[in-house]
Amino acid sequence: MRNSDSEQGLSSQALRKQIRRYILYCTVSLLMLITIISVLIPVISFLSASALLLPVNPYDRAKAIATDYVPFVEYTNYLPYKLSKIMEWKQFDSLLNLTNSPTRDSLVNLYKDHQLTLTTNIPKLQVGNVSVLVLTTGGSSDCNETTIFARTVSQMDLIRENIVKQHSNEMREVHASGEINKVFKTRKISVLTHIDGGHTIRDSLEVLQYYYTAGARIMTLASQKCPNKFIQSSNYKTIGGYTNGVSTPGKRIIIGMNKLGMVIDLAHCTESAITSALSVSFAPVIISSTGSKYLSSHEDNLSDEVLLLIKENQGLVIISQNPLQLSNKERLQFNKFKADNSTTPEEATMKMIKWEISSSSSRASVDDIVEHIDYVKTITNSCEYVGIGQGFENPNQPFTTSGAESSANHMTIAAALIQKGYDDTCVKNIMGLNFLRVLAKVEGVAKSIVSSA
Ligand SMILES: *[C@@H]1O[C@H](CO)[C@@H](O)[C@H](O)[C@H]1NC(C)=O
Ligand SMILES: *[C@@H]1O[C@H](CO)[C@@H](O)[C@H](O)[C@H]1NC(C)=O
Ligand SMILES: *[C@@H]1O[C@H](CO)[C@@H](O)[C@H](O)[C@H]1NC(C)=O
Ligand SMILES: CC(=O)N[C@H]1CO[C@H](CO)[C@@H](O)[C@@H]1O
Ligand SMILES: CC(=O)N[C@H]1CO[C@H](CO)[C@@H](O)[C@@H]1O
Repeated sequence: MRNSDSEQGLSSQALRKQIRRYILYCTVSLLMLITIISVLIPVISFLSASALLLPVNPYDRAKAIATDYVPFVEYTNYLPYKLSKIMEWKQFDSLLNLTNSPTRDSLVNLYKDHQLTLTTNIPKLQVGNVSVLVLTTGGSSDCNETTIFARTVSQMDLIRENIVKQHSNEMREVHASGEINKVFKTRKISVLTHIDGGHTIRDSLEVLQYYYTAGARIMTLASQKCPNKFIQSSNYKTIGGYTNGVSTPGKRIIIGMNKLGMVIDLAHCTESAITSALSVSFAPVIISSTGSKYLSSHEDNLSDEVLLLIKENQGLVIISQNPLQLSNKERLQFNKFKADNSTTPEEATMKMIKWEISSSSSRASVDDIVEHIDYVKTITNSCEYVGIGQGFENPNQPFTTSGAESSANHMTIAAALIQKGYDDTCVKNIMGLNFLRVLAKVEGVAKSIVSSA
């Protein structure tokens, strides 16, 4: 009995041992499984987000990036100005009965011909997969502070009431970087308001505050056409204005924009003005309407030194789509037309447009845009400080770059970058993320200034 008892004891001991071993085995297996899963999930999600699972064709890959990962940004678009012009003309009407006849060569009528085929509309934005549309107000050659203020306010109203509200299925007005991703997920276009020209604030921080309250989040200090009290314009010799970097009121405006959380755009400034402005601003800035001076010697272009300063500032350089800026050849051609005493400026413009149409192979193209992007990338050794998307519907700039004529062409540029061998991270940064980063950082700086005050 005892024997069999102890035998039984032994065998139950063996059984317990076996059970323990079994439990140990199960625990180890479970741990291994958990480890494998916890490693695999990030790897799989990384792979699915990376090039490996994206389509191989550059255009399809660009589309996949725009649809699934990154809101493409169009910066800046002058539609509000153009629409307000159309409305003004409506009032005086006989002129509104327009044809596309190329025999019209006064500049006014030229614009009218242009407006008949707007380069920006909802279908074109959708084809271009544009998810953030920065709309410009102000931006005319009206330099009277009183009337340009009224025009700016009325164009802001036009954005809200006519552009966004009437397309509420496709668009939303946004005021913060955080809203953009939410709108992106609903497949709508985020609309942000930009003010073109510091002269529109009538020298007043209250007006700046008013613009902010009314929804504007970006302002360009200088302007192409009007003299400016705040900052030295690159064309100050022709249009006048402040001549020595940034003025004292200009510094006040820069700090005021930092405090509000408004992005400062330093387009159309001299390099010394840009350098002073960077030393004043607490937040990153944007320089739009630009290109590399090394590649093309336009007055709004940037030297390598300034490109590096922008990198230090964590800011953003936005390559222009103005062919006169991208290509020396086009600019020299236009200068030739302008130099002819027998033609008016309007006729020179018309001749240039005809030249663009007839010389399609020699004009500036998407390749030039890519070349400028690549130059900034090389100098800054990074894809984080360069973007695209400047200036459609700008009545001061009737010329187009081949392959980048409208809002439908963002995808073409993204595909060209992919074709050039840019990885997805670079394409995402250039097409949208760099802009969103600057916007978020500007908001963060405003919060930190307010909380430390
Ligand atoms: C445009 O021209 C047509 C025909 O000449 C005329 O019937 C129409 O009233 C005109 N429209 C405007 C807005 O002037
Ligand atoms: C600007 O426009 C206002 C309103 O039309 C006018 O009263 C004022 O004299 C103008 N100012 C200048 C400097 O022309
Ligand atoms: C333009 O006008 C200037 C002065 O009137 C004259 O010297 C010059 O030859 C003219 N140039 C052309 C291309 O006609
Ligand atoms: C974000 C966005 O608009 N994506 C669109 C890009 O284009 C494709 C095809 O036209 C659409 O399916 C996406 O919704
Ligand atoms: C801002 C700037 O430096 N612009 C320069 C662009 O290039 C032309 C011609 O070389 C210069 O005259 C401008 O000063």
